[in-house]
Order: sequence, then C-alpha cells, then structure tokens
Amino acid sequence: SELQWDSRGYILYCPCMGRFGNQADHFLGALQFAKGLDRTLVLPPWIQYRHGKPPYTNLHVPFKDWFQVEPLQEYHRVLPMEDFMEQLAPEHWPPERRKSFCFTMAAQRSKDKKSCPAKEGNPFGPFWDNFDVDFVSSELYEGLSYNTEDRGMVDKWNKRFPPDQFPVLAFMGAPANFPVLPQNIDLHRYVHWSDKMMAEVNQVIEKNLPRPFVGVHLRNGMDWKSACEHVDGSRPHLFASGQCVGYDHRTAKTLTKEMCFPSKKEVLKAVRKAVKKVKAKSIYVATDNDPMLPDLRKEFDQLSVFHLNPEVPQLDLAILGQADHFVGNCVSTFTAFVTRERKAADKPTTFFANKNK
Ligand code: GFB
Repeated sequence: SELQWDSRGYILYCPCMGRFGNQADHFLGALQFAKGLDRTLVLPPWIQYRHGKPPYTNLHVPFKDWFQVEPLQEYHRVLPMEDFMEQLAPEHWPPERRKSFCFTMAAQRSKDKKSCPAKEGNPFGPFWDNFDVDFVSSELYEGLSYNTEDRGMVDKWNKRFPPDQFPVLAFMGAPANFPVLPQNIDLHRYVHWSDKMMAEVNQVIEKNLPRPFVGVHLRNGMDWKSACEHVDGSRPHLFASGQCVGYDHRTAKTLTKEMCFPSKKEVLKAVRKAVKKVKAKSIYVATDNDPMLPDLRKEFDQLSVFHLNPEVPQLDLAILGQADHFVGNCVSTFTAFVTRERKAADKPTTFFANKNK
C-alpha cells in the first residue's frame, strides 16, 4: 500500500455516545489524547441515527464527507478509518490481532465480566460491522484517564500499553471526556468543513440570506423539553452549559430553565438584540423541531426569515458558522459546535437568557 505504517502506534474508537454534538465534543478530546500519546488518530466516521428502533440503519458518514483532513495534520497525525482499514489493517491489524480496549468497569456489562462489550447493542455492533471488525480478546484498564495534558498519565498509558506490544488501541467508546474539557475547545480551529459542504453553504447564503444575517439555533424538541426539566438552578452543568456559566464548578454561575428552554418572548428578545446590533437584513433559523416562523416573521416583518430544514443537520451547523451574529442555546452541544467554530474565527455569539456575559 501507499501508506507507511506508523511504529508509534494508532488509536481507533467508536464515537458510540450521543448524536453529532456529543460526538464532536468527544472528537476534540480524542484528538488531544492521541497527541498526548503520540499515536496516529484514526478518524472514525460520524454515526448518523435515522430512527430509534431495530433494524438499525445508522449511517456511517466518512469523516472526509464533512471535514477536511489536512488542517488537522497541522496539529497531529490523523488518518481516515476507511484508509486505515483498507490499506493498513490487512497486513498490520489482521483479524487475529484485533483487541478491544475498555475500562474494567465497562467490562462488568459483558456476560463473562472480562470482555469489553464493544459490539453489544446499537450503535456498537453496527459500527464495527461496517468495517467487518470482530474482536478476538479484550484489554481492560483502570486508574487511567484520557486527559494526557497530565504528563504522568502519558507515562501510565505507555507503561500499561507500550506501542511495540500494543500498536493499535481500539477503544469501544471515545477516549475523551464529555463534555469537552475547556482546554480542548480551541482545537476546533483545526476542524474545517469540507469544500463540498462549504460550496453548499455558500449557495444557500447567496440565494436566501442577504447580509448581514443573524443565525439562530432553536433547540426545542420533546427530548430537549424533558432534558431541561432537570434544570432547577441547583446545578450549573448540563451538557454544554459550561459555555455560558463557566466550566469551573467552584465559580460557575447559575443555569436557569430559561437558558435551557427559552420562552417565545425570550427568543424574540434575544434575536431582536442581535438584529439591531449587526443591522441584519435577514435571519436564518435552524431547529430540531419548531422554527417559530410565524412569530419571527411577524416580529421582523422588514427582514427575510429563512428556514431550510436540511436533510443533513450539519448543513445547519455550517450555515450558522457563517452568520454575522449567532444566537444559540447555552445547554446544547449542537450550539456548542457553532460557538467553538465562531470563536476560532473571531465571530460573535450570544445565548438565550444568558445574564453571565
Ligand atoms: O447534536 P446533539 O448531541 O446536540 O443532538 P444536543 C441533537 C441532534 O438533534 C442533532 C438534531 O445532532 C441533530 O440531529 N438537531 C438539533 C438539529 N438541533 C438541530 C438543528 O438546528 N437543525 C437540525 N437539522 N437538526 C442533546 C444530546 O442534544 O440532547 C444529549 O447531546 C441528549 O445526548 C439531549 O440526547 C436530550 O446537545 O442539543
């Protein structure tokens, strides 16, 4: 094959927790982890869920479909999983050497309590089946963490799994914290949309969104309503709320229900402020459920209010990234993706009902 084997070793993982926003949080952590261990990070496809019931028909979207690989190389060695499996695995990671790696705790869920349940259930099984991977054995670990900014932790990993004996660490879940650690947020500057994605984004903007435009993320589906019911002012952190209240538990501000599930009144108020600030000519609304078009069009009758409802949610993210101002949801990791991208490009973001900024 054209690819050279990297003797410093590889990290593979299944982005097996949560939907896109969660997977993206995990990706940044995995990237830092791979850099810390100085192993090549194999870029898994993104798991796109289509419906909740069996038979599962998850899509495994190649990393490259949505993002560029080259900019990531500036930070650390990475390789798309499709390339790893086609070009390197046959010789260097043959079926008889495929071990899965997990915390001892995770193995408690398996029948013999000694194996990683790496292929049990959805999305675990379908993910590895997509690459025809079965595991012959498991490697369990404890007392290790994924934050390799702690140099002592790097030594511990290398001692437990030296690259010459364990060239491939295939994790059953992302080797990363959730939500993303604050020190990894800036790694987002190496995450760039693919040319194909940007071409679509530019087309949508040219056709429908006279600048300046305000981008709005309305996270208001049923799942979100239930999630926000846990918010009662007593704890600051839920999913991505650190982006509004701060990441440090000791100094975090109060997280309110209105920040998690803003009322119509608050939505209109926050958008009005943004429209005024950038003298917007149009508004782009992204949502998982209710775009509030009648309310927004009534309130902003001089502006064009556009909602696309794209088949691929990532198109919403990429458009929101290009807005002249973005108003998002404090708690949503879907919003957080946009927040990070905009921060890296020095573009402004505000949040519904956020009194902390
Ligand atoms: O991305 P995600 O983890 O963000 O999951 P949250 C929300 C999913 O809902 C996205 C869809 O991946 C999309 O598929 N979605 C949300 C949207 N907003 C939009 C939008 O504006 N446009 C489009 N097209 N699709 C949390 C999860 O969601 O929700 C937690 O992270 C949990 O695991 C919780 O499930 C209830 O952080 O917003």
